[in-house]
Amino acid sequence: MLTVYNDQHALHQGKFEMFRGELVPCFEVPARADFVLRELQARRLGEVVLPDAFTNHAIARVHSQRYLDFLTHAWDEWVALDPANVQRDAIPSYWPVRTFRSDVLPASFPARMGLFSYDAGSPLTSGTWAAARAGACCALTAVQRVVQGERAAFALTRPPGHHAGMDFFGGYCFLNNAAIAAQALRDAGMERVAVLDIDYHHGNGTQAIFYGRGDVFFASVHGDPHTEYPYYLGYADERGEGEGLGCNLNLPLARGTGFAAWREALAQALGGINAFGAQALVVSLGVDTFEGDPISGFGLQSADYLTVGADIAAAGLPSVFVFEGGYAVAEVGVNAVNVLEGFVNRGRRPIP
Ligand code: SP5
Ligand code: ZN
Repeated sequence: MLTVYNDQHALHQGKFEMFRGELVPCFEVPARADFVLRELQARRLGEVVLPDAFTNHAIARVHSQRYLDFLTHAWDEWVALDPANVQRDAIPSYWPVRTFRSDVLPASFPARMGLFSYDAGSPLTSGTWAAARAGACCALTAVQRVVQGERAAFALTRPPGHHAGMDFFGGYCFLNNAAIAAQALRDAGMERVAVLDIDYHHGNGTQAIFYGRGDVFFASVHGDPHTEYPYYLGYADERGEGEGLGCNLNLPLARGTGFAAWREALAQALGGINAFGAQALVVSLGVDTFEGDPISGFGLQSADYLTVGADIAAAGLPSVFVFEGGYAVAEVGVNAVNVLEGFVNRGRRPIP
């Protein structure tokens, strides 16, 4: 499978994330992408190409201009607060919850940072904007290749994207690569596009971006938000609104769920996508469903990911894979590439 990759992802390198009153080392580290790249090369799964250059136009189809302006200048504003901040990641401390205003853009940088985020676990660093932008370019290049006739392409990017909304970051995500890809497929003439999100965590950003739309279907299999991050979205009764009613399918599963039950939920998600009549598919490919993941709670084993890839291939749709979560760093390459190999090899050898 064609992979689009750019080493600028490593410009985003957070030091610590806030977790229950402590700053703990970041789980979302550059080595994650390195392991995936190495595994792709070892298995000779296909060409690895650099992204093409894009303006912000396609990114601004999904994200608000004032959010993109914030991200563009955030690091410089953080350092302008205190020159010693060059050594520190920027982490928000204030958020406008219900009853506060979000229409006024405060002059204070920390206040604006809270306006454009929803957690303290997603440090913004000197290279965050450059890395996120390069990642979006990888997703857009993957879309272009698929539009030109490639069966599938993989955007190997980080930071991940599916928690980022139209105008907020969180969950280690800054630009929603899957949403940018889905919108680019629409803009290239695909009438109906589906996003399948198989990351352990609900893709709240992607859901929110397309919630009122009838042209993009969102299906997600994830940890039950009653107990799992991101907590405040991802319940089964969220089915879309207005023209989008019926175009959102959440399949939350209890912490501890193993592959058999997870695969049934995947089949339901793919059934929804099939009934919707999608012409192209974007896969938010998180492998934090792995039994050894340090922050998640499902029980998938490495070999299961071959079956996952084959099941997705059976949908028969032109597909853009976008890398999301997966924090068992040493296994993340094997697991992600197993999905891609299972997809490519479907039909070539039997999968139980
Ligand atoms: C893209 C993605 O997978 N984002 C996930 C963001 C999860 N953020 C909350 C993580 C909480 C970390 N808990 C650490 C517990 C270790 N014992
Ligand atoms: Zn995740």
